[in-house]
Amino acid sequence: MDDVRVFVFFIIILLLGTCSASAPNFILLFADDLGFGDLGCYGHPSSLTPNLDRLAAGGLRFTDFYCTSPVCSPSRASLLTGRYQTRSGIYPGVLYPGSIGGLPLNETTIAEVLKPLGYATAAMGKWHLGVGANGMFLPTNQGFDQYLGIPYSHDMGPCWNLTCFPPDVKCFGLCDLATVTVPLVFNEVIKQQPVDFLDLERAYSDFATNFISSSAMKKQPFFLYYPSHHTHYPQYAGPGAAGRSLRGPFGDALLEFDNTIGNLLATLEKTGVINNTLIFFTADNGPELMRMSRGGNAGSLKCGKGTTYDGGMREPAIAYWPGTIRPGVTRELASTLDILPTIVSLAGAKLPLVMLDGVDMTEMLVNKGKSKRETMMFYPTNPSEKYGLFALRLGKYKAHFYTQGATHSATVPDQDCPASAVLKAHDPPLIFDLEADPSEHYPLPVLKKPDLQALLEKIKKVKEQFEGSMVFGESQISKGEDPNLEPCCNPDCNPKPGCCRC
Ligand code: CSN
Ligand code: MG
Repeated sequence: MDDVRVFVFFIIILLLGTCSASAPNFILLFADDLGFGDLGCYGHPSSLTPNLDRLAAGGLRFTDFYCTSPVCSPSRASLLTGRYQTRSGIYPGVLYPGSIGGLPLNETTIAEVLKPLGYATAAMGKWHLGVGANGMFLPTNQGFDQYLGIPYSHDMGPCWNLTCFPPDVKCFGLCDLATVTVPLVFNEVIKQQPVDFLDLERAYSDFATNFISSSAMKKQPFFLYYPSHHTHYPQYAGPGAAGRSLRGPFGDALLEFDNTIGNLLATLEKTGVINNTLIFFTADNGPELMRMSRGGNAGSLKCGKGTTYDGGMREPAIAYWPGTIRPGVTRELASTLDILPTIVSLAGAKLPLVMLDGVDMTEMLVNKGKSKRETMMFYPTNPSEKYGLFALRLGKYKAHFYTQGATHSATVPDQDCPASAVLKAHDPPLIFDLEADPSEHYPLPVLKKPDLQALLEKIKKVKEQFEGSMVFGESQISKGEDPNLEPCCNPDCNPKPGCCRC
């Protein structure tokens, strides 16, 4: 009898041990302004992305993965909260260095759902969800224990300290000259201003290595969020990648990001946690197509950044977890909205008690299962209750109620992409079959084909139902800007912004 008790006791200890050891780690990689066609593993002929290609070859690569906005801040708000940006108020457009608003502190981020389970959490890279008075919107106030990075886009400040290849060639454009230089922030403190962009990737690799190693040593599960400022404009790379791709500054920037991913993988292997870590990669919005071949590439998709065509919002995505996710390709519909619910499910955390727009992808990831997502909604960069959805995807169909070009998509030959393609309403909506016509070139003859009437009715119903459930949060970006809020390492200096140097 005693033997049996001892045996049962040990079994229980063993089970407890494996449970706590198996709380998975999460690494979320987010590229900036990266198109559907930009990675080697998505068919780009001259991009060099060996590490991302390795993740794709050993993991699950998505063909039908969407972010929620064709610009940056709203897309990030959705990624971290599992909710459309209209709910959290991160619209219209993007946040600026002096923005008064930011991601509301009562929104629940992925980091905040993991904290109660004892996760170590860190963010490094481009935040772009607000700084605010006394850094109130920085990552350390949104569930992250640590943060190292630049708080917004690197064109939001003078970018004369960037160089391209060869090293004495200045990068294209001067960026925002009337703004403070871009700072490097550690937690809530400015560590360097202007940030040394050419050394930034090394700083990120060191930060990630320390974070992963110390968490692994403590056997503490961790969440690392790495939204890179690469491959946003102005594209450049540090000494490890400048001039080493076949694709000019964009290719160099992408290669430098890929190198950092390689360093992350090496650290995960060295610390022995790679088989207990889900790595998820995707991007915030489609390629910037306003500087000809200097920008990204949407591949077979129409237009890019700033538009609600697929080029603006359909993104490369890869889920990698050796031993748990089998290698392959999935054509299931999925979104950045689904990452929070998936992490919640895999970690055994609690869903935030708010209206969520994401669905759990676990079955898709670990069992090659079907997606629970049937629709994807497309809001423009300036969503409003007056216009509502610009487009929606239902199964393989996409319906456009409004179309509009954008400055950020200005230099592709397709005349629907630039800002000169003014806002146009479509009634009945333009409907495309994205399987037969992924480039959204040939609208279906809705009025001529009676069998399409049922589809049209269904689309209208889905739109009505969704819009009925949408409560617009107060716009955080309309709160405007205060130049005094621009981060300055020397707050009382004069005259600004030039004196903010440390
Ligand atoms: S974004 O890029 O932040 O990646 O969306 O750097 O929409 O006016 C977008 N914009 C500056 C930008 C301005 C950016 C805008
Ligand atoms: Mg972006």
